[in-house]
Amino acid sequence: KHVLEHIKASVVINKKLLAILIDPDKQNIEALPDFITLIKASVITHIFIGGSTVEAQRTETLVLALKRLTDLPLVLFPGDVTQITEAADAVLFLSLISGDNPDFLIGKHVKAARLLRNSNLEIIPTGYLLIESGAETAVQRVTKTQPLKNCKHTITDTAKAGELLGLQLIYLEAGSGAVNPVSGHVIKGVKNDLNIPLIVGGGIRSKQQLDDAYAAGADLVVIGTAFENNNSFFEELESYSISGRFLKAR
Ligand code: 1GP
Repeated sequence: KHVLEHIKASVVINKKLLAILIDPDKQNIEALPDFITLIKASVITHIFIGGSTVEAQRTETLVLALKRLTDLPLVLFPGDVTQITEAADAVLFLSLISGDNPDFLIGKHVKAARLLRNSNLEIIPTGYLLIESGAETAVQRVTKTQPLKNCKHTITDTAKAGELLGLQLIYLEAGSGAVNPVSGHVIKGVKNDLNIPLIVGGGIRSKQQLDDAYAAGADLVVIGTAFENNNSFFEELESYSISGRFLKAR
């Protein structure tokens, strides 16, 4: 159970982390070996698995297939209780602290407790903040919560409240496919005030935007859409390979 430890250690020595988000509903299993070859050759440090709406069983099938192909940490980023599987290494136990829907603050967690009570998964309590990003996103639709307005103070206070509650990670989410990623200004404000690692994701689709997120203080960036049906994004990231900027877990 070393996923959180490795994230914290990388922050201490100022290394960066990059997760690719794979949606079990979109990823076809036959295409996985070639896709993993690209992932392994890249600076990607983590594989996150999750989606807003995923058919039951698909998550486990994908995780088992991934496990046969790679040693990278497999981290569940579940949109629902049905996306929890013992086959993964860890689960982000997400509480949507930016919103006021009790289901996503604690309700789903009560249901998940039954599965997690005797689990071997590493459970990582994570404060999940949905930030306004230009248009309605799937997260907003599914969770029926409004995103936080782009106000540094509210967002920083919300993230801090999560830390004070004992959450271990803060995740600033613009939403998958967001028009605008979380702004550098907001990331910087949150990071300067936070003593736990900071994850940023949603709408990042160029190396420049990725660099900007890191420069503002993101410790781990999550990218999904830019890697889907688009191998050129892997090429765009090739120049990182010699930088020594990333810390793989193994
Ligand atoms: C979604 O933050 C992730 O939860 C990734 O978003 O698909 O826009 O990269 P993208």
